[in-house]
Amino acid sequence: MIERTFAILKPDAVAAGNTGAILALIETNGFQILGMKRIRLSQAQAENFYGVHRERGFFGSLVTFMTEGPVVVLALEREDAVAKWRELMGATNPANAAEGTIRKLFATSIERNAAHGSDAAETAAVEIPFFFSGSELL
Ligand code: FUP
Repeated sequence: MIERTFAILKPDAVAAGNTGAILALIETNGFQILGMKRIRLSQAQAENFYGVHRERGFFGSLVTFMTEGPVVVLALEREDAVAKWRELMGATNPANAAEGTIRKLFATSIERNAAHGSDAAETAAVEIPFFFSGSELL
């Protein structure tokens, strides 16, 4: 089934100059880029986006990291987009990520792990409008 997912190229990946390499992987793996912006998250945006993790020990550090520099936010579409993007990203902890995945190639720690992806279609339906209006998805 054709579905949408939401992705972030995180500050570590953007600062390291890996934006283009990751966008190439996105396109060669059959995703359509419906929306794309290079922005810097505010503290409030990062706290809201990761609100589900508010009580976790890593929350403060994660918010600091996600606001340290520019990110690229993306709305992606393809068949089975949520699962296929998570597969291409690899495991959350790059130490466990499979060869050829974005996190294996570009992440340096479980926090500085290069990319975000929605965990379900229902989550994508919340995360995409967080950053894109309907008219920005083409
Ligand atoms: P994922 O869905 O792969 O992005 O992973 P989670 O939803 O479990 O975690 C969200 C983000 O929290 C991860 F991308 C990185 C961060 N995190 C940490 O910094 N430390 C941890 O121990 C776990 C997650």
